[in-house]
Amino acid sequence: MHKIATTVVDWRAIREDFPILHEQAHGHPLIYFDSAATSQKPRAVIDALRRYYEHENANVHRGLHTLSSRATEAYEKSRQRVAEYIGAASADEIVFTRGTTESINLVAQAWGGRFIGGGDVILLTEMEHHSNLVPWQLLAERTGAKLRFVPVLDDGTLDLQKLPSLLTSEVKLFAFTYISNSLGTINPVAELCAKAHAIGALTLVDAAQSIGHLPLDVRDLGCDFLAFSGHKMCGPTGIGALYGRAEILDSMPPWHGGGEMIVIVTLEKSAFKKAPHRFEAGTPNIAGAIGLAAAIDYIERIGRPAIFEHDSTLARYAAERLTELPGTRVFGPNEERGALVGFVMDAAHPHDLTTFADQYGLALRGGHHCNQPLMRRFGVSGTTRASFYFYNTTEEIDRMIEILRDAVRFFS
Ligand code: 7TS
Repeated sequence: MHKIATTVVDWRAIREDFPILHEQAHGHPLIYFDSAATSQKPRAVIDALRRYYEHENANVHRGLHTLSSRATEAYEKSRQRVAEYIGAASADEIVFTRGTTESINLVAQAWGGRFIGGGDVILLTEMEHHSNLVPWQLLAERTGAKLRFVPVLDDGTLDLQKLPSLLTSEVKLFAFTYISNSLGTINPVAELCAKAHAIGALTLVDAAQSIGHLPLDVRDLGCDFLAFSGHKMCGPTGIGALYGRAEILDSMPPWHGGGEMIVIVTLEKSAFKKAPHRFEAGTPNIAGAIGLAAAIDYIERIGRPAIFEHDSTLARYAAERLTELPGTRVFGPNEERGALVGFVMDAAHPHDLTTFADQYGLALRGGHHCNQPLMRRFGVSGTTRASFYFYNTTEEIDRMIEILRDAVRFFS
């Protein structure tokens, strides 16, 4: 399904690009297995932020002075860089947002507010993060639209046999995640988009867990919207993007009003800029956008095919080794999985397990991972999750297994 890596990468040398990996926790070397929540940042990104504040900082699109031109140029260059990174036709298809959550809320409010009414259906899946669920619940409450859900099978994949009965002519949008943040499932995005388009529905892809992990091209996927966060792909927090196909963004009204997004304002009325500026009211996260472009440069130097191979190999290895531990249930598909593994152990509650692991420097995440309906579907209140990135190693996974073995002994 994904291209095989052709370059040989020195993964150990890459660890040295991440200053935080030298930290200790409770006197132990840090093992950071929480990159699905947020990734760590390489020096190249930290330096880009510093360079911006030391040499370019000014507000964008406003001043005619040198620094303002520098800042505007760097900000707009970053938009172009994001467009190239995801294969968009133009930088005008990229709206900077605070992240995935804000991108999805933008679509739900601006597009949904104009095009969704009573009787329409938004199709989602049972594995959506709350940020691709709650905005649609709010829209449904406002408009009388209905929500439908593609069920999840026991192996953590979508029940695609149910799709024909769910994807009917009332469906106006099919919004789904590329990779599940709790199961690691990689959904067949291009196939789902094609099926939605066949009945005239638009598609929104939540790329939060895929954007930094695999090659991704919006035109190959055939999606209409794509949402992601910079902080899960080596970028700073507080910056992300919404991709929207040009004619769709052009058809959408603004959602936030304020400076930067207008052409002319009278006391009574305003005329708005074109997309994407129409959707970026107020001073944007300029440094964040510049940091995000630096993250893209950094990731592309390594290569996304190599990163995908590395991360999914780690995840499969971890899933396999976890089955050695007594009373352990691993979630998600066996063959192909994204860079994470969720599990529960009879020995201890995910919160206790995570607290135990932290005593040994191991950063896991325990809880519902903003996937409460999915947890309910699997009959658990939460899971423990280990999530990986290209700076992690198999030795770290071996150490995790030792620590979890100790946890079984401790709690029993
Ligand atoms: N969608 C998915 C699939 C996610 O995994 C997340 C964050 C979001 C949306 C929201 O992204 P944000 O940057 O707007 O917050 N997921 C997680 C997680 O799994 N643990 O912490 C955050």
